[in-house]
Amino acid sequence: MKHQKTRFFHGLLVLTLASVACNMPSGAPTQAPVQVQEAASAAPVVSTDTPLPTSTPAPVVHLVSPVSGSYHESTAHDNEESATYESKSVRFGDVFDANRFERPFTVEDMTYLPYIDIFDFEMTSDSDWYYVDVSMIGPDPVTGGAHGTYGVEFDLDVDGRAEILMLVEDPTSQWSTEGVKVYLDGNGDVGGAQSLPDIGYTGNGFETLIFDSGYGDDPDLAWAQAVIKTRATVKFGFKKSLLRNYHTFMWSVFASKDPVDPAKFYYNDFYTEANAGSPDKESDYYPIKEIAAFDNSCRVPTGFKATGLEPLGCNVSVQIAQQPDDPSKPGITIFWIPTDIDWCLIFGCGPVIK
Ligand SMILES: [Ca+2]
Ligand SMILES: [Ca+2]
Ligand SMILES: [Ca+2]
Ligand SMILES: [Ca+2]
Repeated sequence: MKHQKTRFFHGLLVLTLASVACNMPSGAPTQAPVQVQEAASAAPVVSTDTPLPTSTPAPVVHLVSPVSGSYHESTAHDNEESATYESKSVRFGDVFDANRFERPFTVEDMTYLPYIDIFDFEMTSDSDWYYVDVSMIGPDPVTGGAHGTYGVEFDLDVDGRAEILMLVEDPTSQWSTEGVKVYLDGNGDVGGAQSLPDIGYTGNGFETLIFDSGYGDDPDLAWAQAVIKTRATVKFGFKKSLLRNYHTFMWSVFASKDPVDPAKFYYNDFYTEANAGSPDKESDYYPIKEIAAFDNSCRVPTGFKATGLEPLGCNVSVQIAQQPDDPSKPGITIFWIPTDIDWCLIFGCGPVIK
């Protein structure tokens, strides 16, 4: 009796498979029935920032990897709190109206996070690659590494509005593309109409994912690693081709304990100053609240010499190494046209295929 039941079940299974096979489009590869049914019922994928769902992504095959830069492009310093963090107050480097933040502290109680406190950032290059080092005061005492999200913004046409956002989450000790993502502001609406807060901003920020952990047009496009010594340095190595034909541009860096949302990366468009809080005890908004555990930098030039008038640029001073940026000069306010260049035409905005 048990044998008959088994045969009956097998017969049912064969019939089911045969039925599914008859409904498959001609020429479609053989797949498990469940997958075919899911594909048939799924809505068309229209988002440009969501990788196509596949059960088994093709393996990433690398041809080249970064080494280190031999030509110095640019360097700058960020305000840092290693000597004063016990006061739980920041005097310089946090300018809400300029979307500049110096908040390497936990929310409300202002506990210091050395692995989120950027103090130095540098770009070097060789013939095919750019390298960016983002140096933090020290590693995360819990994990011993650079725990968080670290990244670089590129303003290719030097108008104060970045077009490319490259980031990595929890970089490992070896060069890797794992966790490295590159986003594009394809429709040029990052930052709204101005560098000041845009109340009610409805744009989509960096909406297009163009590289994801080795998936994209070039599997070797962007890499990252963390080098942990007394300091914690997150290194990016990326092909110059990432920036297409742009050889003169501005760039800045950031560190965040928590993942960032590329669609909402210009925080002063999404929070009021009161809700964001302030790390300055002399501010009415002290302590930090909804924007916490985050540090970003002013912008530095590559391929040209800054005059100091570049939008959101770092101060250009004779001895910049001894002079962290002056909070009284957050940069001129920049007004943008509603939409920028159609960057999708230059970079492409198709989904990343895995
Ligand atoms: Ca800092
Ligand atoms: Ca720009
Ligand atoms: Ca804005
Ligand atoms: Ca956008």
